[in-house]
Amino acid sequence: AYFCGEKNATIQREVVSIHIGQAGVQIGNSCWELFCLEHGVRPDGKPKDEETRSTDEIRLGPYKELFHSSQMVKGKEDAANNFARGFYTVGRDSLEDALETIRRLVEQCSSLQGFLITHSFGGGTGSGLESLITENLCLQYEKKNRLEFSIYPSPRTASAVVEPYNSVLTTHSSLFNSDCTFILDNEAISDICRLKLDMRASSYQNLNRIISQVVSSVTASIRFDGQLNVDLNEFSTNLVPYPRIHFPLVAAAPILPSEKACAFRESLRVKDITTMCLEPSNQMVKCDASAGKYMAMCLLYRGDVVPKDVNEAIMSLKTNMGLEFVSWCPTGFKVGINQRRPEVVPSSGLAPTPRALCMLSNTTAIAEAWARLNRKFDIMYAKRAFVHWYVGEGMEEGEFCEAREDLAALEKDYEEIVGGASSDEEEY
Ligand SMILES: Nc1nc2c(ncn2[C@@H]2O[C@H](COP(=O)(O)OP(=O)(O)OP(=O)(O)O)[C@@H](O)[C@H]2O)c(=O)[nH]1
Ligand SMILES: [Mg+2]
Repeated sequence: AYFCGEKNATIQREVVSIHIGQAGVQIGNSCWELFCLEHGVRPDGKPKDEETRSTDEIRLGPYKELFHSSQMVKGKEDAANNFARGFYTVGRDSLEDALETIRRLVEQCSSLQGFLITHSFGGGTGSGLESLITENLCLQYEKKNRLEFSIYPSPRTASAVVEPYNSVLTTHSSLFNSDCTFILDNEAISDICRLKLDMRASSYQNLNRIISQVVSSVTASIRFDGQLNVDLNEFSTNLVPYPRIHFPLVAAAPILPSEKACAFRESLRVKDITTMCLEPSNQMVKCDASAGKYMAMCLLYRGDVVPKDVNEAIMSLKTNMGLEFVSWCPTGFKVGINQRRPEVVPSSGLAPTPRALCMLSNTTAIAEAWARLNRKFDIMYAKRAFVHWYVGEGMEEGEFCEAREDLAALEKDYEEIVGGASSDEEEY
């Protein structure tokens, strides 16, 4: 047993990945595809879905050997885009199975860091069953970190009109039950595919391969040794100043098409990729970061990167980019360096690069994402449109109001952070 607090002691550290619903499972597939490339070993994942299609794709696909059937939980039917079906009826039927499967995995861990949960906001399973499972994880494994990767609905790819309802309802639950939620906006990521990778139309697989790069960066520290590793628990500690303000903006660079001239991508310096991450076109959620204030920033570098270059890049950010931090957190940079060169899946359309950065910043600008969702929720809810589908599955109308009020409060929380910063300045 090790009792030292030192990082990189040869303690095995584990996370349990939970993939819920179609988006969750498909993204899981892309993640393990990348992890396989990065490690050349057989990892332990745990995909689950209500319906058979996406789990069958895994069961029969090229990575079928990777997933043990005992780690897949599937229901008899899906949640029909209905949070209430995922939370109260159909989803609840597979809860016991899911929790038991998770419990068995947790038992095999010697130093469990926490849970990574991948799901969509918009699907009935991704929203409803996800909320139900995280609620239970929170009760059973109170001290363990819960990190979420959540797909934010885009009208361009959305599959259901009621996605704003599901999104608001599941976010309401996540405000209590998640330590840190990384929002991945399908619209922003399809724009990355279109504008950066010259793809005229992007499939879910194209989106998922970009998302898997983010998941890989976030988990690299527990999968590889490194002097400057940022542990999973350190993310939350450094990025989340208040429990509810736990939605960092994700950006990644460089994202280049595979046919781009080699010379160019080799010449991208640490400073270049750092500046790129502040460009809206590299963000995974559409919002105007220059209009917000930063509370904290986590820079996860991979590949050929040395601390001296990182320090210079940060200096340049501070002096040239006019980053505005809140007054109570003036220099909130947390840096991770992982020396392993980033990998890309050969058929992904992404170019391999000698170095890459994943920037996680807690900025008030992300409140725009909530404002957009809330507006769409309100338009439908004003007419109580589609509400009967939820009530029919055992939900009370009051839950809609409660969730919506909570999100209004969240928007307010962000406003207060922006406003509060300047008025406090004189006092301190
Ligand atoms: N990025 C990405 N988004 C996806 C993928 N599959 C679905 N989505 C998005 O997820 C939302 C729909 O949720 P799904 O995950 O398909 O639904 P589900 O969780 O299976 O729930 P039900 O089918 O209602 O039981 C929409 O916003 C889709 O655009 C995927 O593979 N990748
Ligand atoms: Mg589904």
